[in-house]
Amino acid sequence: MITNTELEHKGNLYPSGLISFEHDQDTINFITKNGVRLQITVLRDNMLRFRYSTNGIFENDFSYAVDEEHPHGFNQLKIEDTETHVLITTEKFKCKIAKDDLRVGMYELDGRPILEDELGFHWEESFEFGGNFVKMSKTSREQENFFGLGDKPTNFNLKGKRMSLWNTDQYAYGKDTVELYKAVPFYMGLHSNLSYGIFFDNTFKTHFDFCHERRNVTSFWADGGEMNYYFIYGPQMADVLTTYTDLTGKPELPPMWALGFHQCKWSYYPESKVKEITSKFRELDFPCDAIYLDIDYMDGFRCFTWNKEYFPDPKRMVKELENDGFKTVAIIDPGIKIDLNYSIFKEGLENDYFCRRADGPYMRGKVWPGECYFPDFTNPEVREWWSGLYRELIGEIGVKGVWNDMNEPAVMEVPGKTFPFDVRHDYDGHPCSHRKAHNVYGMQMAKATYEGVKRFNFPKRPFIITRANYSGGQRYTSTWTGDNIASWEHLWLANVQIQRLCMSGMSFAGSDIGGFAEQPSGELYTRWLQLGVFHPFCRVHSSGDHGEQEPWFFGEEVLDISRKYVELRYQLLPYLYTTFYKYVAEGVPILKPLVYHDQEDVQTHYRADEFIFGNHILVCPIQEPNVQGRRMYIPRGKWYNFWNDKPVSGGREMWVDAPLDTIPVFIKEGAIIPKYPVQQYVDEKKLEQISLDIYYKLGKENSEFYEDSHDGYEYRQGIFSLRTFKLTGKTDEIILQQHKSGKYSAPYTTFKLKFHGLPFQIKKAFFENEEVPLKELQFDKDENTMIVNKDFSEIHLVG
Ligand code: MIG
Repeated sequence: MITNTELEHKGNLYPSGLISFEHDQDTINFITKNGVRLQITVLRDNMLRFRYSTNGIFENDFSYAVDEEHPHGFNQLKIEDTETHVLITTEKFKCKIAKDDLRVGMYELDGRPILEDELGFHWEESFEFGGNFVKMSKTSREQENFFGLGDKPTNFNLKGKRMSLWNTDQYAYGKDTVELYKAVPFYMGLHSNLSYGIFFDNTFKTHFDFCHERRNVTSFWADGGEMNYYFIYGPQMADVLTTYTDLTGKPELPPMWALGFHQCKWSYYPESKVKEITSKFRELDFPCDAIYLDIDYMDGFRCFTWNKEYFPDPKRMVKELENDGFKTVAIIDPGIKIDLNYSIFKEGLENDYFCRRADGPYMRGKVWPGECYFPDFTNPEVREWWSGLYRELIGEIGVKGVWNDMNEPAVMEVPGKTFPFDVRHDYDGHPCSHRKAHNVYGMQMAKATYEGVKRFNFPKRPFIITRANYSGGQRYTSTWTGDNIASWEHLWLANVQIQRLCMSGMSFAGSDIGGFAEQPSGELYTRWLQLGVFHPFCRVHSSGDHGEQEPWFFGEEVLDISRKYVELRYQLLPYLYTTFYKYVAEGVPILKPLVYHDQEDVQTHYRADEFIFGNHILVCPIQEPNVQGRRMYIPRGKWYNFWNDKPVSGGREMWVDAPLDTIPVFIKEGAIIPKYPVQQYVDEKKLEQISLDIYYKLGKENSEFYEDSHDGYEYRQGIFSLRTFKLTGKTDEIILQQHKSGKYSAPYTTFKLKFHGLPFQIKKAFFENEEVPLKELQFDKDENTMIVNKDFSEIHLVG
């Protein structure tokens, strides 16, 4: 019924020759003899949008993914009309449309091909569903590699893979599971050091084939809707990804506590158990910012209710937890129990907020509460209602974050594990079936949740985490990779999946550290946590069926090593926060896979173990038991081993020692890394001094340090501080220059500078060209540290 092979199908139809074309200031419309229309819009110098209609009639132009605020408005269209082609030229590249068959090619300004249609647009009519299966195939070039596509649990480089996007609850998924929780129909291609992106903004089930069916062809197609895609040109991956993230939007800054360590379990209850866990963290001096309540906190799994036996006074409990430095995050699922004594169910029913089957009855399905109806989150009125439901949970009880689960949507004990195709959705005024709305259902639930939590937590920032999502959903929520397994393979997968999400515009992501299903050994737990502290979202979670997963469960050694790493995360919070700021402001991914970091180096194209955390910290997890180290690739340039300051030159593989208490970490030369003191939770202490770890480089390097009040919205009024450091190293001299913008004034007045890798002994110090005695700076020549005023503008240290 659904043809998964775009090539061989006899029913494929194609555009015919061009009759004419017309254009306004940014859009060109092509009309062909058989009625196909192609509309190309130039959104930017490096981004074109393509829409095809097979009969001249376009659908309403509506997208959940595209950020309304994305920069657009192009007005310098350059078109040439030749005998065989129409040519569009921007500052960055050329697009050629063939007049005889409408095939499209994209070229560098010097003529080198970037991406060319193979069959190009074609389609197959579907009498059964109405509409078309819309298809596109492109020629793939020699040595081309592919990256992106959200949370797929497969090799980082997608070459040779075929994947489809249909949000699915996949308990204990495995390597190469084809459909997972999220649909991010965006990928990047890279060949000849040229990178481009394709964003296929189609919410039906979509398919991507990266040279799997045919060695030199890439194709993508959808089970309905329009062929509607964006071509984004680099040539750097960074240009492609930041443009995609501009188009589909960036999140707000999370509250800083959301970047701390989080502890979760299915489930901590009753209240005494929750308190036992949180007290233990404090007792053991193990930093932690958030504790999660999974489904058992509710009354019979009814959303927005509490089990009063387990949690007699949630408001008091939440307050007490907060006084102890813990934020409470509570789960909310989409299914609403069919129960006429349950006010939320009644409200939903009275207002007709639940999804219906094609013939009228409500969509009924079993989830945790038993038989449920499901709000239609694609209806703005329903979202508004849903946001309002958070009044008590957030506004009165004081829960600080919400965890949306099961929103693929998941349904138990039915074929397909989700809604049937015929279920109706509003789709923001474009009524459709579940075939079209399925992949955005979770995203729209998360959006409604985000709006509610934001409203009732204001002026503090909201924290949302969702399992299902669609492109653009990063504007509202963080995410995790769902029900993984406590196995070494899943540790490998977690590394790949989080890097992939970062390459797909969804940087705020983490895995269930230690594994959700089954139980990790102490060693696996340790290795996973060592990786997890370098993930944007850092949470231990597990299913209670399989035993305990708190850091103290595995004995003293694991506890101590785990604490060391969580402490390191807390020390690195200002660095991570700065990195997050770059993501929010510019769409720069929080983790940078090596290929993103250095695409010119072909060694990186098939690498996935190593990644760069932020801009300057290279990390490589240990993914095997019983090892004392591993071989890893060090990217080009010079790096310092974080653990012993030994310099290494990259562009090669090398052995790195990593006994159980060590994960390979390297710092890029020239980096300046801001560090906080260890705290048990964010803002536990008033900061009296910040450390700057300075890694010598012969040459220049820039670093940034962003700060604000860690929560609230004042940063949007300019109450932030952004410091740019310029380091210049010479053989016997190091110069630090600082430029500061923003109006935030941190509570501390000094930085403690610590120098690493200096090839000379500091003998003299000059501040803004005036010599200052080293004693005044409390210079410690063994440690190579000194204390300086945080607002210095230039420091020269001379050997
Ligand atoms: O059917 O809420 O992925 O994190 O603990 C299982 C119980 C439902 C699945 C989530 C998991 C969560 C669990 N949920």
